[in-house]
Amino acid sequence: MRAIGIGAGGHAKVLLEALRASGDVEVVGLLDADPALKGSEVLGVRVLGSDKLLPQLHKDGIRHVFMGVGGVGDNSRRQELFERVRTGGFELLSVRHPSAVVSPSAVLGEGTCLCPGAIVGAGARLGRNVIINTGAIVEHDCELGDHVHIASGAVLAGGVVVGSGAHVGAGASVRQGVRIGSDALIAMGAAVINDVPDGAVVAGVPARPMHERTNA
Ligand code: JB2
Repeated sequence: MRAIGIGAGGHAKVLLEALRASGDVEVVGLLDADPALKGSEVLGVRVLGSDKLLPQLHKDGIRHVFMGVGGVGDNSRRQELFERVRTGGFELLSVRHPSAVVSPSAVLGEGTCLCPGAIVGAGARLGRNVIINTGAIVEHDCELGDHVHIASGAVLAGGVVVGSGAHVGAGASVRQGVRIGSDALIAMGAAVINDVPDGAVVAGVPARPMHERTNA
């Protein structure tokens, strides 16, 4: 299968390696919003230009895209891009590094990205365009909405619910059964023991509300 990658930064590099390790996808190029990157290469894959090339690539028979734009703390760009590529007639490719461990009873949505060493437990349900980053653990019966990012090394204990667009920062831990609202931001290293409202920002051990968004 031939595919194109959106973004040519750090996350795209991680996904390129995961795709190579898992086999059956030929990446024909990357698209990036930064014109200065046109013609450069990431791990030997050329940046062809911007997202304006998507309609032509569709005409050329490309139907699969992977979401190489990650981001820290704000998933709105990934959400916009997801909608753009779906409207353009592409399917968002799910990427799973071979070292990720996924329960056979877990349900994964379109475009799920499982980075090296990610673990998804029994009965977990993940929405579309979700990132489970390197070494993160999503325990049994968790429910994650669309566009959620669980950053590297974060741990969701059993039955945690994460609303769409929320970000759980690197190394954060979330107590079993806690509900995290849509677009909430959990700062790196936080220990979340209470429910978090939609759009809230929490940090610390135990996690408490912050007034300003932070670089999670
Ligand atoms: O709308 C877009 C767009 N917006 C930003 N379309 C396309 N095609 N590309 C876009 N970009 C590009 O994504 C930027 O121009 C930039 O080249 C790239 C993002 O690269 P960066 O390395 O800044 O971030 P990242 O998203 O690859 O990685 C972040 O998130 C990961 C999950 C980093 O902070 C990593 O450390 C983190 N692991």
